[in-house]
Amino acid sequence: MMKKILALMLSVSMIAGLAACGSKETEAPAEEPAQTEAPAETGGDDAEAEAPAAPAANGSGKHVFMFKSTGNKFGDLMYEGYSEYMSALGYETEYKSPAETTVAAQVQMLDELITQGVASIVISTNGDTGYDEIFQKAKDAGIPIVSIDSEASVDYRLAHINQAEVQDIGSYLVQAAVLITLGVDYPEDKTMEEAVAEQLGSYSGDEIVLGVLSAGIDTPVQNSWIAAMETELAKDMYKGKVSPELDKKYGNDDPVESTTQANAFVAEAKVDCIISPTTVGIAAAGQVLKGANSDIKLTGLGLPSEMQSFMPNKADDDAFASVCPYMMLWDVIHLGAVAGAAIDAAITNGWAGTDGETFTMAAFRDYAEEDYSVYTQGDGTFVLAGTPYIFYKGNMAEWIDKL
Ligand code: RAM
Repeated sequence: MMKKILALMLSVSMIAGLAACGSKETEAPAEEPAQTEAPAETGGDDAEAEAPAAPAANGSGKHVFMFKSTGNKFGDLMYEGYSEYMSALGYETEYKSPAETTVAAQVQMLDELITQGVASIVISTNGDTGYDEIFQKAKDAGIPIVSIDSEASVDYRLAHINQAEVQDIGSYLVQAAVLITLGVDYPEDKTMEEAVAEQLGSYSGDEIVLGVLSAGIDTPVQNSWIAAMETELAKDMYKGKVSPELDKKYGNDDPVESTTQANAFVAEAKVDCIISPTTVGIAAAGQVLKGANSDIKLTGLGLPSEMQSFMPNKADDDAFASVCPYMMLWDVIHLGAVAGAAIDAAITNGWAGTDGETFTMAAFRDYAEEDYSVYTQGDGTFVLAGTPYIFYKGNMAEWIDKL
């Protein structure tokens, strides 16, 4: 039976006049509706009918999913997808994350788990270094490791499950922040890049300054997105109009520390818009900016359920009456399920995450059965799980209950 097609974007009517953001000059918004960047997911056959055979004997034991720390809904949702996919295949899964967002805390927990004899590990890491010894211990014990969200060393992981292209995420975040600073609604009729080029082409106001409220200073995934933001800012269209320097602060994916850092942005009053590439950071910043009635605007990577008080929720809302007119993320639940499919392939078919290898993911919720191919980037191998979704007034209502 065909499942319903996942409708990612709703069409909305363009708003003709928008309020200026902060002290910057405002251009008239785009006239025609823009293409969204969301992927087109197709419906497919029933998941149970498509499910691969039960795991082989070497898949017995617990399959561990370790996030950066506890108390983060983003991690919880990834695990929801992972465990749902794995349980349907008969695997036993366990969600284990340390209380503290540190390498040391993850290493200690991994040590205990490996000693207990787990069947596989999916991990989002807290740093680039410090895991070699413990990952070697897992390798020696024949425990496959797949990283998700935040990369593990290429020497020890089979592959990294990439949520979306790193450069796309960095570029879209900068483009959104610039458009938001200029008081421009999410453009439905063109790409954000086209809208930025158009807006900045006739912009003669003060140089726009963007801030970043990140997670940990060493977190691989956020640092890769920040590097991608800097690559985007090096494009000609930003020269003299948007500062190439990002004002960076780190809230360690801790609500209290993130609040402190967001308050510092308000007190310093140097930035026009904060980009927070972490669901914890953006929610904390939303609260602070709203509470302070600040002129500073906000965008980043957020969960619609956590951001609903700081964003427009309906198509006819004035997006600029909220601190965060639009933001991005991807389908976190599906992302976790892709990691489950990779682990299943490793257990049942000896999938090793080498370049060109493919595995089939069974139909999952609204997603049809799909093949994923391993590709190489730099010195590591990856599986691409999706593309970024833009959450804005036109589709927030649809997503608040989902993510
Ligand atoms: C946070 C985490 C995670 C990141 C998301 C967007 O919850 O820091 O690593 O990918 O946000």
